[in-house]
Amino acid sequence: FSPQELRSMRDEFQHFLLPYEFGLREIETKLAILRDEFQHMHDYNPIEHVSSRLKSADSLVEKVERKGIEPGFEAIRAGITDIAGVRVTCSFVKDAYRLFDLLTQQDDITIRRVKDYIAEPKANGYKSLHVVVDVPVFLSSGRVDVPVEVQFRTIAMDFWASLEHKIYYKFDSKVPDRLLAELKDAADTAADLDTRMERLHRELHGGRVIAV
Ligand code: 0O2
Repeated sequence: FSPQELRSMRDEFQHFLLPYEFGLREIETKLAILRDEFQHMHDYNPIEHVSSRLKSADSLVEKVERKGIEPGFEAIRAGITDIAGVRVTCSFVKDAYRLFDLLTQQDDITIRRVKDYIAEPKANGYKSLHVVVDVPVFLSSGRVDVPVEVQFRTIAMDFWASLEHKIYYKFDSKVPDRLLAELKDAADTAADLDTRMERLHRELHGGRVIAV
């Protein structure tokens, strides 16, 4: 490729990613508004932290290959829904579901797909509530509905998932059985911690239910 062709490919890819970047910003703003209003109304912050990312080029290529998606931006746009991803970490399981409801019930949001790995954890112990939503973004050329994958989880689930992710990559996805069993056990411990912390939190607030 000539430098000019390479530059033009780079520009095309950046142009492809731009709406996803805007979709992330829309969702981040919605979450920040929910957090600030919640703090104001209830003197309580249900969100520990929010992180967002655009899928890396490597991870995108790997997924396109794994799913057998045809070459071309149109097919990628149609077939991959987690190019824009937001992760919402909450203190308690109840808050994860509460924020899921508050976000997905907004009338400019459309739910595409929900995977509730909190209710039904993966065999390895992974827990998180995933939803792919469409959020409208208004460009100079008009409205585009951008898919964003939002993952809701607790601090304990997040701690577990980030370690598991590192182990998975360290062993190039061939994790020894002993470690898999340890991870599953740690996931159970994390779930137990979530239950106990939530119980303590309820006691601290004298059974006060934060009404929405
Ligand atoms: P990254 O680095 O976040 O981009 P799939 O075909 O299964 O890949 P799908 O249907 O989107 O695609 O999968 P799913 O189950 O909704 O969620 C995929 C994402 O959830 C992953 O992103 C992880 O962020 C997280 N996840 C799912 N399962 C596990 C797990 O067992 N362990 C950990 N640590 N995270 C998990 P990507 O695409 O893998 O990576």
